[in-house]
Amino acid sequence: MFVDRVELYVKGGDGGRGAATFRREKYVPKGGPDGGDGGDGGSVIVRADPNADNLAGLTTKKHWKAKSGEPGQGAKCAGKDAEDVVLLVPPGTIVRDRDRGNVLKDLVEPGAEVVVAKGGKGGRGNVHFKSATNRAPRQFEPGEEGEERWVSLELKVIADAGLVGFPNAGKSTLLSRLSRATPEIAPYPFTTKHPNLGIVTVGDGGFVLADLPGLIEGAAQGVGLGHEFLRHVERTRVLIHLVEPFPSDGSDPVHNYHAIRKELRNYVVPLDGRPEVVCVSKAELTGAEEVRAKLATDIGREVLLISAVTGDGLQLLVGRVAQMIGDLKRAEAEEAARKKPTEFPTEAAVRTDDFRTAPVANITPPDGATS
Ligand SMILES: Nc1nc2c(ncn2[C@@H]2O[C@H](COP(=O)(O)OP(=O)(O)OP(=O)(O)O)[C@@H](O)[C@H]2O)c(=O)[nH]1
Ligand SMILES: [Mg+2]
Repeated sequence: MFVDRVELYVKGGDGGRGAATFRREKYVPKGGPDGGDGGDGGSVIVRADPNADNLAGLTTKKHWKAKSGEPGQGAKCAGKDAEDVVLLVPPGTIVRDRDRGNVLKDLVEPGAEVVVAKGGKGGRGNVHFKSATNRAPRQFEPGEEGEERWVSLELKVIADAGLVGFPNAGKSTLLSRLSRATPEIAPYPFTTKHPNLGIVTVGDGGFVLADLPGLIEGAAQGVGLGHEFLRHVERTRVLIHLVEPFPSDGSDPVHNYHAIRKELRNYVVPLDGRPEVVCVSKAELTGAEEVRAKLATDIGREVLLISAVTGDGLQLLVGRVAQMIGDLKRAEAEEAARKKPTEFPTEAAVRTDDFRTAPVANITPPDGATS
């Protein structure tokens, strides 16, 4: 089962009550206050974990509550803090406050986390309330209440490259051929209903490839599950646009290419500006090359011809995509470096260099030092 949206009720544990106790010792008839503080309540945390691949694990239980902190004890003993409850979700999960709608955090990086319901702080024990006028205070604080709310989690897949195209073009077959992913493949449209991710190895590195559900005309207006499908294209860097050479409905592949481009363009967040590699699939079928040539002429761009069955053209395709991703990542890194001033300007290094390279003749010796 693949689930990409869930709503959960979360509650942090209450803080433990502070204690109001007095020291009792032999020969000390009136021991002072010694009530310790209550422990802190546990928090509920949502964390991105690369091993989680969708939100299905969070559908069986809707309420997540952390435990309360333990109450304080006599002899200034603090109550134990309660443990946090950590919910693991795949990277790419957007965490929102359900009722206010605001984003609490977009968990992009593996390991990123957000506290969705903070546990209450433990109350102070009576030891803190002693004063000159009140040497035997009975006051203590109850613990703070833990936060509670409803949160909604939405997974928007993050991938380096995404496969787009009409249903039945061969997207899932291509993913299964290029990675170890095992998506469902069938000779009819709309086989894929949710994204599948795979890792394509290239040399020492690789990239994450997403097989996405097939798009149809009107997807950008929400036809079928258009929006549901298109939103998963939002966070892919490069598009691999797969064009079926012989659609079973007899439609024209060139027309179909433009139809998909139109849907990408008309989506809420225009997606047609993404770098795109265009491929005609099913290369081994007679006439596929003619379709490729016709499309290339029409769009005035390179169109590759590939076959997930024979493997033809796949090396070239993977090379192109890897190079595009590499270029984009480099550009992103440069951009990030430009925005962020270097923490330690290389000033110190420059000075050392200047000193070392300063011509010796310029150093004026102290008076009398030359003779
Ligand atoms: N001859 C040939 N058939 C292919 C090739 N790649 C895929 N197919 C066939 O095309 C059909 C559709 O393949 P899928 O991979 O399920 O297509 P898809 O684009 O993922 O389809 P949806 O998930 O419905 O959008 C299947 O019958 C595949 O066996 C290929 O390279 N050559
Ligand atoms: Mg598919």
